Amino acid sequence: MTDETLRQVLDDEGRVIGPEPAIPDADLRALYRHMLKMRTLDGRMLSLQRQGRIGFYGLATGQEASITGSAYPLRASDWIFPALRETGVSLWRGTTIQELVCQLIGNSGDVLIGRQMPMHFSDRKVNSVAWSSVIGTQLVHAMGAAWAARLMKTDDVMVGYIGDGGTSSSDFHAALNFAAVKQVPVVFFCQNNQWAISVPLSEQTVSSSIAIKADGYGLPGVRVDGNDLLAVITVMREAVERARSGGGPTFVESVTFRMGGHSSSDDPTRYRDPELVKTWEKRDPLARFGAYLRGKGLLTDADIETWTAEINEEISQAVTAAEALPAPAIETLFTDVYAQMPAQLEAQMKYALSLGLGTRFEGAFPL
Ligand SMILES: Cc1ncc(C[n+]2csc(CCOP(=O)(O)OP(=O)(O)O)c2C)c(N)n1
Ligand SMILES: [Mg+2]
Repeated sequence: MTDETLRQVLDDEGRVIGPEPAIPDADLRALYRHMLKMRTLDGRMLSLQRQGRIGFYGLATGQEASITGSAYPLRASDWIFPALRETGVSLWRGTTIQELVCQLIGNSGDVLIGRQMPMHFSDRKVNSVAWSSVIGTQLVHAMGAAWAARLMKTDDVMVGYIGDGGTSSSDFHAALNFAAVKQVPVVFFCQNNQWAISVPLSEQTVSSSIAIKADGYGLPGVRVDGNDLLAVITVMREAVERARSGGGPTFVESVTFRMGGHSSSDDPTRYRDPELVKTWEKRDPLARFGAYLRGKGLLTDADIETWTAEINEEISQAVTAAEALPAPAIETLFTDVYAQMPAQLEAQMKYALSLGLGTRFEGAFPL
């Protein structure tokens, strides 16, 4: 049976209340800096969206520990299948801010050459599969890739992400059931941020937790405090190790809170009690982990000041460089689909080129 007790290492004030995972000091500092980078990036990108310089952005504010903690125990050869808010995992694994900004603009520097919705990023070099807007599907993709990994006899682990809302999808059932039947090396990581756009968790399920649902499929379910970085790392390490050593899948429910809107298109003040948001502000994952680090003598105000300045500078440079790049060439509408372009497509491409159209999309943004 799933133990529904919330796993914690730190309390809300950052005091140690559970066994601390072994993590080198340099990594502890790097983990904090990464969460600071995610938080800073969210603020800057939302501002860019409000200025009309990018069309759409999805925030992860409040979920930095959940996301960063899920990334830390992974190897470079493992694969991630992000749901809606896991850009921070790719950034931890080596995606650059400039690559992300180019994708948000959809310009010629975008590895997806403007073909994906903004924010629906993927990066082959860090084994990150593209976001899929269709919620729940990521678990099936991860489960399938994990089955492939087992057939190919690698010891790579797949992580499939999902939100609390996504657990109501039929793919949730398909993925958990099949993964347990086949005992594949996958970790299902559910970011329970309490909301699916404007639908609260209480209207999503009457189950006592999300983790408990794993019992029906016969795989271990774990509930972890998603705002407690060290707790997330601990449970994720266990789950990844189980998968890697042939012990099969695990379902992790990371209990956190979406501090901002669902996306840059949403205004949560229209459906959410501000008092609830205030309660969760007190559980801020950065403040909590920061207090722990200060207690260990590993973080100072000067560090935060320096890192914030460095991160802001990196973002500014990335935006300047990305905005200077042209849109993808018009022929990229046609290339990079077939190994050998069919004749009718070639004719269409020639026609499009003959029109001498500009390449920048000038219409209203359709989101
Ligand atoms: C199959 C499907 N149904 C509906 C939607 C519209 N939609 C996009 S995000 C979302 C809510 C997702 O909530 P959750 O899974 O909790 O993830 P979160 O946004 O909170 O990270 C919905 C309903 C969709 N993208 N796909
Ligand atoms: Mg949610």
